[in-house]
Amino acid sequence: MDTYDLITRNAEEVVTEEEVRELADDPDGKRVYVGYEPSGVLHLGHLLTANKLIDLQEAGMEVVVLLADVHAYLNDKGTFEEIRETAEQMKAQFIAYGLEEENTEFVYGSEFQLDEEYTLDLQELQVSTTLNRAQRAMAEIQGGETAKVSHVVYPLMQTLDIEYLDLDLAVGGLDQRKVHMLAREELPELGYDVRPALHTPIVADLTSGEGKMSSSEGVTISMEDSTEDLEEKVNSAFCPPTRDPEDDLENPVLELFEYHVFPRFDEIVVERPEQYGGDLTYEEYESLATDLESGELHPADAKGTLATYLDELIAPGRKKLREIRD
Ligand code: NAL
Repeated sequence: MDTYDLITRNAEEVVTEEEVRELADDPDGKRVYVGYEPSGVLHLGHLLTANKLIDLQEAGMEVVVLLADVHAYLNDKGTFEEIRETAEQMKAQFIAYGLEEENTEFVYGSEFQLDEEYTLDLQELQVSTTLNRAQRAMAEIQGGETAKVSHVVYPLMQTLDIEYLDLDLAVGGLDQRKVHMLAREELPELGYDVRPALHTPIVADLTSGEGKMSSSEGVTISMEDSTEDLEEKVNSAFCPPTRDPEDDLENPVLELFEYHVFPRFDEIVVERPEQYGGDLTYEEYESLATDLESGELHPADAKGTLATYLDELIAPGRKKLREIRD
C-alpha cells in the first residue's frame, strides 16, 4: 500500500486531500495527534481512532495522544482528581492495545493549557469567535442537555491545542469535524498555520444499525468485556444478510470487520465444519462482505468470527485494566 493510501485508509473524510498528499510525500517525523477526554475504560470508539494512529506510526509519523483532562472537566466529566486517575488507566490500555510506546507521546492538556501565553491566545479567540459559531462546533461533542459557558470555551481550546502541540495533522472521529473546521478558520486569525485533518467513521449502534454506537446509550463493546460478554453482544447484533439499497441502516457487524478487524490482521479465518463447506479465509474486507451478501457466509458464522477477533484485540487491554484494578 502506498503511504497516502495507508494514511487515509478507512477515513471517512480527508481535509484536504491535497494537504494530506503533501504530508504523505514526506511523513518522517511529522506530528499527528488525537485527543481524548479521559475515561477509565476504552471502547471501540477510542479504538477506531487508535487503529488510525497505528497506521500513521507505520507510515513513519510521530503520534501525540492528548489526554484532554481540562476538556473533560469543561464537559462535566468529573472532578479533576477523578479525571486524572482515569487518564492514567487510559494510557496503559492504549499501550496494551498496540500503540508503540517509544513512538507515542502522551500529553496532559493541563501541562500547557494553563500557561499565560496560551490563556491570552484563548482570550483572543473568545473575542474573535461568535457564540453561535462555537456552539455549532460543539454540538456533536457536548455531553449534557444544557449548554454551559464551558461548552463554548471547549472548542476554542481544542483549536489552540493544534497550534500549541505543534501538530502537522489532526485526527478524530467524524464528530470532531466542526471543531477542526473552526480551527482551520480561526488559527490564521491569530497568525498560525492551517492544519489538515482526517476523520474516522462513526460505527452504527450494534443492535439497530442506526445512529452511532455510544457508551451512554445502547450496547458498546469495551475493554471491560469478557469473552462471554463479547460473544453475547456480537450475537445479538443487527446483521441483515443482504443490503436493501432503499434503507440507510448500516450493518454494524460488517463495519466492525472493516474498521477494527481487517486493519489489524493479515488474514481472517471463518471456522466451519466440513459439512457446512469448511473454513473460509479472507485477506480483505470486500470479499467477506460480498460473501455475506451472496449467502456464502452465514450471519451466524460472521458474528462468531467477529467475536473471536475482537476478543483477541481487546485481550491485552482487558488484562491491563484488571491489573490496575486489583
Ligand atoms: C480532542 C479532545 C479534546 C481536546 C483536543 C485538543 C486537541 C486535539 C484533540 C482534542 C477530545 C474530543 C472528544 N473533543 O470529544 O473526545
